[in-house]
Amino acid sequence: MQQEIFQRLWKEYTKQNPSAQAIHDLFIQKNEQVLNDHVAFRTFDDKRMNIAVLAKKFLKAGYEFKGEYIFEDKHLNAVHLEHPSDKDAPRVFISELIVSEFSEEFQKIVKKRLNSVGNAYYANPDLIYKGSVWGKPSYADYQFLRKESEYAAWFYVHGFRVNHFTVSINALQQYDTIEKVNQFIKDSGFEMNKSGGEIKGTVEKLLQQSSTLSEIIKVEFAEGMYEIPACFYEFAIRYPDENGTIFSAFIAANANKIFDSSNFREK
Ligand code: OOG
Ligand code: NI
Repeated sequence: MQQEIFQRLWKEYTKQNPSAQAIHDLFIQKNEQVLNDHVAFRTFDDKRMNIAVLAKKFLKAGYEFKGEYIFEDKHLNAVHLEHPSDKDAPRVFISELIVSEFSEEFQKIVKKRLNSVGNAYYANPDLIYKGSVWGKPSYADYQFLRKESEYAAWFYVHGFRVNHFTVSINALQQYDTIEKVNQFIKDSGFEMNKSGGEIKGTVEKLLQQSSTLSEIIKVEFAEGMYEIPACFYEFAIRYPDENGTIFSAFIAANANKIFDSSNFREK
């Protein structure tokens, strides 16, 4: 059941972001096994679509809530879920924006968009695959939201979808360090997110991560076509603690910089 969920999410993700498929295929060409460490979703804390709503699909598939994280400066809450028995099932990271902590104008734009469709859209059990359910976005509103939250602007346009899959470096043979993976990705012509340094985290903290910069895609706005960042691809390596248990959670300081992979930029 979980396999079907991730196959469908992968299809939506790579359809919109062919660079993720290209990177995946580069590893396959090197005879590597690509396992997913985790995927991540974004949403707003509105009760029609908050973390609890997006988590339902995974709880139903046997997942359990494991970790909770707070990002004060980005005004986000987050959780991660794990599957207790299927060791190949990716972790699921879900964050939500605390909308009430933003300006009145910001909240007005968000509410207008969320209220533009009926509650039935949000009650759909397949919401996690739906992307934007709101029709054409406004480029003016997108740019306005960005000034207060890059995360909000991203979600306003892209909606319900996985914003990244994550290659588990632990499952690779040849590319067995994050440095080797990063070099391979850069040599293949992809740009890395350098926010907070190319490598987030340390061996001592038991988790190191890096990511590409989001692919720039053409989106149809009410005002016309504009190029904006969509989704990125992440690479993660986990280390055992002194008891030999592999670290399985997330680290807020790392995550804080991973979010920046999809920040607006010109091509
Ligand atoms: C999630 C960022 C956090 C990680 O691995 O720490 C994250 C996001 O960009 O939505 O994925
Ligand atoms: Ni991640």
